[in-house]
Order: sequence, then C-alpha cells, then structure tokens
Amino acid sequence: MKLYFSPGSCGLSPQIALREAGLAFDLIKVDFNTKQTVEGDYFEVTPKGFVPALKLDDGQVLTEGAVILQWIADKFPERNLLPASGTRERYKALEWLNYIATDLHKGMAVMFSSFIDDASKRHFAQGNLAERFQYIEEHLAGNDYLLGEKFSLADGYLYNVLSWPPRVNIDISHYSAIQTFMARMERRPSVHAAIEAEQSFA
Ligand SMILES: N[C@@H](CCC(=O)N[C@@H](CS)C(=O)NCC(=O)O)C(=O)O
Repeated sequence: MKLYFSPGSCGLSPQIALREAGLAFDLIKVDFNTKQTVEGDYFEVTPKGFVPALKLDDGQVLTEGAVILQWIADKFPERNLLPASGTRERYKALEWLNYIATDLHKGMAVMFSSFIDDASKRHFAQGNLAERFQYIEEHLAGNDYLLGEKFSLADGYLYNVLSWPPRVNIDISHYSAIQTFMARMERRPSVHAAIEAEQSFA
C-alpha cells in the first residue's frame, strides 16, 4: 500500500489512520509545484493532482481524505477507528468528517491560496474561520474527542487541519479546549510517528 502525501498537507490524517490501524505502507512524497514523485508523473496516480491518495496493493487508487479514512476504518472494524456502519454514532462521525473537509479544511485552504490577496484573507479569517474555531472550541470544552470520550479518525483529521493556522499567522492559542485537544493528540504514538515520518522528507 502506498500513501501519496506532501509534508504539512492534509496527507497527515490518512497517515495517522494507517498507523492507528497498524497497517504497513510506503510514503510517496508529491512535489506540489511539479506534480512529480520518485515514481514519475503524479497525474498518472490521480488526475486530480491532489494529495492524499492511497494506492492499494491491487493497484486501485482511493482519493478524498475523508473517504480514505472511512476505507481504513471499515477494513479493520476491530480497531474501532470509526463507529460501526449504519449506527447513529457513525452518522455523527460522518457529520464531523464532512464538516472538517468542507467548512474547515477548505476554509483554511483560502489562507494558502495564491489567488486571494492578504486583506481578503484577513477579513475571511476574522469573519468566517473564527466562527468555525469557536464552534469547535465549544464542542471540545465538553468532550475529550469529537465523538466524546473515545478517539476516532475524525480527530486525526481535525488535528491535521488545526495544525495549519499558525503557519498563516492565525493565532488560535486562546482557544484553550482546542489547545488541550492538540496536546492530547500529540501524545498518541500514531500522531508522533506520522509527524516524524513527514519531517524525514522535508
Ligand atoms: N477534496 C480533497 C482536497 C485535498 C486537498 O485540498 N489537497 C491539497 C493539500 S491539503 C493539495 O493536494 N493541493 C495541491 C495543490 O494545490 O497543488 C480531499 O478532501 O482530499
């Protein structure tokens, strides 16, 4: 199995998930500028050109981070990485995955865009993103993890996206529940190992 990623991107959360599942995998770095990997043209892996992509041992390629997380969880149900399919808890997890992917991840993507000027980014961060952070802060104030007391792969995705604000000069240090959550996640061996593995490519 191969995980295509780029250091510091949304490729971190599937890597955390693979480690939580105890799966063996190779990491293949994608150069965003050239869309090349050590294997050659990344567009041959996925015409989207985006990370993450997971190439299975049979050659099939899965894209879309939130979908890759569900595939990993469903492949190894005994690991309890997401609630069982069809349960009410599963739909709660899907709500979070969708919220992170659409509102938070793509909201944060605005801050990295070269098509948007700095003033508009600042305005967007203060108006839009601040509300997203506050919503998450209030939820985490009463919960160790997104689904309550137990870790799920949605937490890895949230951790991944919430590690970006400081890189684009958004201060989230005053959100104390978010900070506690980030520290809790960093104590997980999967998160620690995933970050270290990314750094070895930097
Ligand atoms: N819809 C995709 C979006 C993935 C995405 O936005 N990937 C970014 C990195 S976080 C990317 O590959 N960007 C490459 C580029 O902009 O050239 C998903 O949810 O997995």
